Amino acid sequence: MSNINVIGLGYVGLPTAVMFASKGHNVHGVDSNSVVVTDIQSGNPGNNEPYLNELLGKVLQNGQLTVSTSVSAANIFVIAVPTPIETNRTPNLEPVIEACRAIAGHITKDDLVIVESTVAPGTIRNEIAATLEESGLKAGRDFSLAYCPERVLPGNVFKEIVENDRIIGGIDKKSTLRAADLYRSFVTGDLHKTDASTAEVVKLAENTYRDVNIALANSLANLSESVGVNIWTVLEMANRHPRVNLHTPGAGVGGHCIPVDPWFLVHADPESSALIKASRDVNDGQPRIIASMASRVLGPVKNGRIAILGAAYKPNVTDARESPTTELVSRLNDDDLSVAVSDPYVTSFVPKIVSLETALRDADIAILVVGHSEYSHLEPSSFAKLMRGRVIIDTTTTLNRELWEKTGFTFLRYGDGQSNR
Ligand code: SAJ
Repeated sequence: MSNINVIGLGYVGLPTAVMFASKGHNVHGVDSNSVVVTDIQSGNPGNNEPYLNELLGKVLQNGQLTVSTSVSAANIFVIAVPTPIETNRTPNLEPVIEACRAIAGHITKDDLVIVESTVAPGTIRNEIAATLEESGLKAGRDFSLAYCPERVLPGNVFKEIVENDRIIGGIDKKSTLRAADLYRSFVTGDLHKTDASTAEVVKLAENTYRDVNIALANSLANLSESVGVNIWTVLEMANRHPRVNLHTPGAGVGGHCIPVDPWFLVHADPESSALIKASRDVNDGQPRIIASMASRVLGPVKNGRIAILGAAYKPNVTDARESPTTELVSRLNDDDLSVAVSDPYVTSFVPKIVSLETALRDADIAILVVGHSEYSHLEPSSFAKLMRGRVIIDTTTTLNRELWEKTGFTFLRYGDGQSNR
């Protein structure tokens, strides 16, 4: 069994540390944020990922996992820190470089360093290898280095971390084989061995594929609105074709991966990435389209009030990073509308999350942005009691039009081709 440091204890690093620990490795988890460390030590990291608390509790109790704010001696180091994109759309490598510097102070001959964080093509061989070599050791000759991007879906992490195939790209053959050997301890999916640069592009291609396809779905939904066709019927029918898989349109693309990762490719080669950039622009424009639907139906009203249902970046998660709701709120505010946001999962958000009742009180329009499971049981009569107006906009396919219309609501569903009539 190996001594492993996992650096970065977020939605990828913590489950990874837990999985290695549950297979008998001695794992030390490191996070620069002391609140994160204390929460993990208490057994409650404040993340609603199914099975996390249960599995974490076990490995903390049997001592296979310890956590602190500093890197310690180990023979394997796994980096799972964020790589954010700056406002000018360039990758910020600072957290990864800081992690590498911390490792450089501890690395010894024959150690293995693995990077799981998303990085731009070439980063492993260039910036990351160079920073680790500040230790005086040479990557490939003295220590092994591999890129093994994470590919798990938040909300389904503990199934996917085990069952999904993994891409393992070393800077040389030995690095690839050593990293593959390590992941074999808990991964039952196939391990695809390649080189570091290919693995970097594979990871970015996956999320970019999704972003570009969502942009296509959003473009088709906007087109359907303008020509008076229902996109939801179009999707259902077109997706019966054996080689078509149109994605789902909506209020925008959120999360810390899909709206972010395409920029790594645009940054690496802007000229070849025109389609990728255009797709980002389409998806970023979606909240504006939903805001103008609301302003149009409301007309020139004084002190217009909007209730937003959903701040999470996707259904049934607590995560609100890059949530389209943020942009939607600011667009509505630009139109002089006051906005209250409610969400059954999200606790921390700007503006402050309020209860559904508070959000609906005296609202002219309610906009359902996220298809949380709870929302499929919403009662039009309870909305009618609280709201000043009788307009509901569903940007998803969660609500039943007939039910709401029967209760006297004007019901608008994004993309169904009826909003412009
Ligand atoms: N969305 C749409 N239409 C769709 C699908 C998604 O508008 O048809 C929106 C969602 O509402 C959400 C955003 O896209 O706002 C992203 O959600 P998601 O469920 O597509 O993906 P994430 O960000 O939760 O996780 C993705 C996954 N990548 C792929 O499916 C290719 C996951 O496997 C990656 O590990 C993760 O990114 C990551 O960390 O890179």
